[in-house]
Amino acid sequence: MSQKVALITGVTGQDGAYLSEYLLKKGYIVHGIKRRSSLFNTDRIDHLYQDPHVEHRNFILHYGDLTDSMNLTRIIQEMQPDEIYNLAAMSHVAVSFETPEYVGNADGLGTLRILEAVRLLELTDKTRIYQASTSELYGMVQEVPQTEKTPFYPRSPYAVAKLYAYWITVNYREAYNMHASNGILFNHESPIRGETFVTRKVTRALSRIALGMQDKVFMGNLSSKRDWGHAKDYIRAMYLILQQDQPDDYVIATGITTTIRDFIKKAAAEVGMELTFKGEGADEKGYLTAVDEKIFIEKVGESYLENIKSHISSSPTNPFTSSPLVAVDPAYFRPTEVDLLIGDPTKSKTVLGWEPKYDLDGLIKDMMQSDIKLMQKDAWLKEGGYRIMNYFE
Ligand code: NDP
Ligand code: GDR
Repeated sequence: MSQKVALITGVTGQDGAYLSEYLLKKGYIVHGIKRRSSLFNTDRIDHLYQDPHVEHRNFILHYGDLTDSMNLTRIIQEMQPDEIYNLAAMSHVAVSFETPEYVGNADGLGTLRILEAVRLLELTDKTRIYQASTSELYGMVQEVPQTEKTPFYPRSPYAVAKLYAYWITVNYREAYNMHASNGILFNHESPIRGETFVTRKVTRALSRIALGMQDKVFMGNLSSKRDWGHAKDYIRAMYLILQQDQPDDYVIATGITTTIRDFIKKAAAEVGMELTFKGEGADEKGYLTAVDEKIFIEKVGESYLENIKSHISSSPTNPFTSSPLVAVDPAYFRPTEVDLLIGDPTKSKTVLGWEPKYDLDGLIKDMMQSDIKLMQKDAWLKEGGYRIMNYFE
């Protein structure tokens, strides 16, 4: 049998990297679309890179952009993919309030461009399409847990653009009999998650605090709840969705929800810190929703002290400091927030046979271990006198 050909948009992102690795292991030829940037943006896929001068490559990158129809149409025409995974997007919810028009163009119309290219090129019988839909579509809580039938109420320019992408995918499926499916994925994270999403921001900051490289971190709304899974589990679901005889839409989630605050506590426990929440207006659990919420280190366990002793010789930040470890800065609040996400993965479990391998504790352990290692490297480099070269000196 000839090798299957997949085209991945957003190949340089978290999911694109894991999916590329997964499909390559399955024997696919993988084409990825990456954007031109002034600095290298291929960190996550450098280990998969193959020299263009080598014959029979199975991982090939193309320059492109979801806002460029001609580029997308040409690449699809040349590659004739069996499967397209449309993962490219400006995926940061808070940033989408700053760049709403661009997000509508890339995240919303970008999906139309791919569907229309497949239709115009008469590939509808050959090419299957996966659209990266999102739990952000549910937005304002209508019901919990959220299923494939729960009504949508998007709460950001990002979610509104993704709503268009969701429905245009459904519409092309119905109008032109295309094998086009939506994966409605709830938040999924990993050691290669973008540094400005809340989980990675926390695991990086706590790792640096544990190593004495940073005093505190400023956060936004700590009371929202998210249903977090591991990206490695979620990309398997994308693949399974395109292996079904019939196209359809699926919720991919764990069914368990956690506050940002509790995520921080759990991540801190990985480096031996016990945290308490203090401040005016604390509720009976010591939780606050007020802007002046502060989180202090309550107790320091063995592992925290060991980390500090064994990995950095310079004097670390005093762990018994009376200044807060985490403080809330309203600058990180969003104009409209999604308070509660909890997905019901029954359909994906029964129809796709999908099962996640990681739970939240496993995810946090994976992320903390990875960030501690990364930050140790940083600390060692700093101690060794290395600093980023200042070109303008
Ligand atoms: P990332 O932000 O890590 O990756 C996004 C990718 O899209 C990057 O490769 C980025 O390129 C690329 N990209 C952005 N804009 C464009 C554009 N205009 N043209 C071409 N490429 C572009 O996202 P994730 O990997 O986390 O998510 C993958 C997809 O799944 C996204 O569509 C996201 O919205 C969606 N999603 C994510 C969830 C999650 O929890 N991770 C949950 C549900 C849905 P560059 O590297 O150059 O920036
Ligand atoms: P989200 O992820 O908006 O759910 O979108 P993010 O991690 O950005 O926020 C989750 C929640 O944490 C709160 N929060 C903070 N968020 C960030 N980024 N930084 C902070 O300092 C901070 N403090 C608190 C947020 O207000 C929010 O409630 C992600 C993206 O991957 C989308 O592309 C994807 O579609 C959805 O998940 C499912």
